[in-house]
Amino acid sequence: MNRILVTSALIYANGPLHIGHLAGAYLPADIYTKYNRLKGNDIIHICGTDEHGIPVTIKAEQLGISPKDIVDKYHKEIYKDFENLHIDFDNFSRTSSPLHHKMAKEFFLKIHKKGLIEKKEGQQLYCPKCERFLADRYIEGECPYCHSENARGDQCEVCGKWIEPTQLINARCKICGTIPKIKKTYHWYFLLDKMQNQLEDWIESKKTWKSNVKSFAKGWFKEGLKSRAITRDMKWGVPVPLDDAKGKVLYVWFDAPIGYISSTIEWANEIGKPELWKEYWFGKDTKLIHFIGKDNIVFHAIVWPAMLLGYNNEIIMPSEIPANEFLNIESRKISTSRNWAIWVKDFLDVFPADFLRYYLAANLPENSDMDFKWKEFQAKINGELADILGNLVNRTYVFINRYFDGLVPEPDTFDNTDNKLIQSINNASEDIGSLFEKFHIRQATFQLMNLAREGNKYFDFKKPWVLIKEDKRKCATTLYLLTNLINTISTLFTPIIPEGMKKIKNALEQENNSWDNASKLNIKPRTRFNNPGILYKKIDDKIIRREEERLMNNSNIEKEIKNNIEMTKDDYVTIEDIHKLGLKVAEIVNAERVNETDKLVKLFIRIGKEDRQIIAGIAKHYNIEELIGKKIIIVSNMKPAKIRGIESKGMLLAASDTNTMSLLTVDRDISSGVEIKC
Ligand code: B3M
Ligand code: ZN
Repeated sequence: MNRILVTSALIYANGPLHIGHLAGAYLPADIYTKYNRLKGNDIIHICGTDEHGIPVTIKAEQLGISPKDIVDKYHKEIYKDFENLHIDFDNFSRTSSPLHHKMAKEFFLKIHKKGLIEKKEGQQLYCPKCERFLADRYIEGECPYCHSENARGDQCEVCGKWIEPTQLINARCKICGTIPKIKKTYHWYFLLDKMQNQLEDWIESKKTWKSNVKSFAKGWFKEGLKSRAITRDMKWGVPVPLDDAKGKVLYVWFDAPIGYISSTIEWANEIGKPELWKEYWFGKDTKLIHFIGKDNIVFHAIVWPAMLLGYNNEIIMPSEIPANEFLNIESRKISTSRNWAIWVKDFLDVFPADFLRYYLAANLPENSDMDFKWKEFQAKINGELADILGNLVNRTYVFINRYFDGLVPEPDTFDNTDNKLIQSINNASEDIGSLFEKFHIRQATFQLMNLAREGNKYFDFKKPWVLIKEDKRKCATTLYLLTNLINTISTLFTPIIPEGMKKIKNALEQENNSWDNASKLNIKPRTRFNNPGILYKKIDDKIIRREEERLMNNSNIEKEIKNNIEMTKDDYVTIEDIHKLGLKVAEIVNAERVNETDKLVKLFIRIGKEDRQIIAGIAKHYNIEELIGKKIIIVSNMKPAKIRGIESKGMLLAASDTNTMSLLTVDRDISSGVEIKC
């Protein structure tokens, strides 16, 4: 029997659960676990909340309450949402627990002792206004790799790169917007560079890994792994267990994955077998599978394996890291800060869990980003769960109830069509099982629904409503096989839609069969087929409209769209307005500082044949020498003004943000005086 340890990413306890979380890690992990349970494999699903780090402290600051209050609140709420969705964990722990703190410290010390963690002096950003060191998400700026705006101090959400805060371009404090100062401080660094060869060989040996994970890791190796600070100047977190580390805690991404282990220990303690966790974490034949979203790849494929290698030689390494891409909503990226999200709790107030599980399973972002669309969701539920699967169960039940007293009839001999259906039943466990083994859950969902489709086709082809009059024994065979097909489906679909499949099992008074057994004709003649009720109720247009409105109304995006629309009404400028400005290319022929000011420069400019003088506030950003000869853009029709008593005729154009100012210039050699046309 295989021993499998499944983990799904420890979710930050800084907000409620939304559907993006589910599609990334938790639903596929749960489906995979439920499948393996039916297979009879020894499998545990371990998870918990990630309760440290700046995602938590920022949220606490926003709400004006303590980090502890935040994590207590969301740990409970998130767990309840999972429960209501039938996402089962063998243990759902918390990284703020004393057991985890102990484990994380031990981990750190072991790696430290091996010489893989080193104290170094480094630079850190400090916000003079907030009077503190800025770690991770307390800083924002431009990503040094992909140059997207608003990259965080520890990771860029767009390209997924792990960043050192000092690498950020135009960094600013996220809380107050101030430009941080660089201060010297010391931290402990994890010497990843020393482990590159070992890690590279290890990842190279992983032949079944998804290409997104492998190529991400390869990219990192190509750049060369660098040592990374794994401590922070904060109070909230796991204190660094060294005498000279007062006021420092472990970086959240160093302590969090250790939570997989501490959660397993907690599980073993709770079931009264405190040593059992070791069989999983040190058993050489354990398959360790980390379900994560793509933004967590670097930490699970590089940093965490490096930590495991540094810990000791006995501990197992990840076997698989099935990382999913992102789920968007109505073609927009999910954004919790703008409330562009579908919260699990809101969803479950209206729909059964199976609806979400089915739609997401059928649309998991396994290879590329996918989209949640309310109308597609409705079409999928009504057209497939209700019209195909629900209908198959209902019409079979109704027929047996009406013509066979509610008892599954005795079959006669099987003809070719019957044998074909039997073949499909016989093959289903293995076919679908092999898809689950490869984490191809979307494909498995599709094939399972195809089995129900096939059942309906068989029903239509056999026409039991005709057979009942003309050949009752053939009719009996048909209903016998249909019931068996339904039973097979109800086992194999359980990992994806457990609620509805339980209704079928109850109606047939069946215990859940094992996975491999589900491909047999298990339903014996004279089995009672009770009324399963309506398996899946269709969704009204009205309800979908309400959900679409709720999404829009709750988000700030609607306001943004509205603002844009209002802008279109009166505020657009016309081409005439542009011409009125007289935008022209001008050459700076000379420049001098304006006395007794630290900002102003007097520029002598030439616009074609005309010479002019303008005053500009650019002295802090440009040296006089570098100005001369530049071709800039000016508003030539600007009303002349006197600045500090000096005449200024025209205005130059420049762009600036908190750090930098840039004059607008021309990027080809073009004569001065030329008018700017659109
Ligand atoms: N909490 C990031 C996330 O929720 C992080 C995962 C930790 S897994 C060890 O996306
Ligand atoms: Zn980036």
